[in-house]
Amino acid sequence: MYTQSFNVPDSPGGKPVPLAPSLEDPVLQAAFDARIDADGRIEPQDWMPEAYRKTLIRQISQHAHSEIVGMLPEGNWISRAPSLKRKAILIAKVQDEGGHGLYLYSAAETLGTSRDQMLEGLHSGRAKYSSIFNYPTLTWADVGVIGWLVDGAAIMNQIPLCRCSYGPYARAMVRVCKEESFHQRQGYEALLEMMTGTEEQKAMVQDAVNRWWWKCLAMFGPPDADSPNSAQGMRWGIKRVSNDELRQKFVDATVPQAKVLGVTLPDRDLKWNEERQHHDYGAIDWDEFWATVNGNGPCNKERLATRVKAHNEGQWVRDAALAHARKQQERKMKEAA
Ligand code: FAQ
Repeated sequence: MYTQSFNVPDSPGGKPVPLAPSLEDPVLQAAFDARIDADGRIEPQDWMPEAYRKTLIRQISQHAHSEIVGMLPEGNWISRAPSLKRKAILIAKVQDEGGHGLYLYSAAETLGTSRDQMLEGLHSGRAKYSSIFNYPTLTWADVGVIGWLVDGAAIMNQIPLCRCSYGPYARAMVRVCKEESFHQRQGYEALLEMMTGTEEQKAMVQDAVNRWWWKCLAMFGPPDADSPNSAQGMRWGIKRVSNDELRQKFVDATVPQAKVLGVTLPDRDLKWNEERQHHDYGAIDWDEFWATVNGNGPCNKERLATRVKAHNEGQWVRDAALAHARKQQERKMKEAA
């Protein structure tokens, strides 16, 4: 299992990309570069190049949106969980994902973007969120598989982000990873229980693994050679480990877990490669990935419509909270006068 102690070293080769030439203040730029080169942290009050700020806003807001949209596939099963215990666990997990979204929106706000701007990007379909949340959850086994594989992939990607060069993002990730670790274990434990059940339950688990496996591999993002943001993101210490390396580590970590569980990972090409000391695996369907990222996956439209509806229906809560805050402020001013 992955835990907070499961740490992934930075990709080898240090920082191979030269810093992009900057048109900004050379003195400030030099101080920023020196801090990045010394593996230091950048904080909200520090000067930073505009491109660094924009990259962080892009990544953190898409990460936040993923957590928020990611509540939907599992939330769908809260009313149908098979026992009170499973229902309580699932409610706690889905609430955690909502909390992760909120820490991340707050981290992005420190870069000068507002919550309203970010939500407008999500609701209009301009902003991205993880491809993985555009697939349906057909059976209860999907909830277990999301915990085991989707949260497992999320942790693998997020543990290196605890060392991200931007302080608020790195600190948010520490707590997020601790909670994701619980999510992953609860999913695996739910599946272990199903695998000691009836033949029908075992088949349900295998079917869910078959449907989610390839989508989880794609979740790490395009191959390094086709990843336009990787080189600069790694140069800035935002991204520490490349998409392909994390994907490989996920495959290597998951194979023995699948064995213990008693399921087959649906890939005929999956085998240990003695020379590489890693598992080889088959080809990912990148056309399907890009279709989903670009809004044409099986549930994209439904997910966005659900989010927009929830946001609109929550308007009265935001109005009431603002009116209450205004009244409190007015009372304080009167008392102080
Ligand atoms: N889905 O050049 P790269 C979770 C986009 S949280 C959609 O490699 P980068 C918790 C990418 O944005 C899951 N789009 O980009 C949970 C870029 O487009 P852009 C989310 C994707 O940024 C569990 C373009 O492709 N985690 O699961 C995806 O260097 C269970 C080119 O890609 C994070 O967001 C994708 N899978 O690397 C919740 C972690 N992959 O923006 C509920 C933080 C790539 O230029 C239940 N993010 N794209 O228009 C990251 O680490 C990075 O942003 C990557 C992408 C690795 C996702």
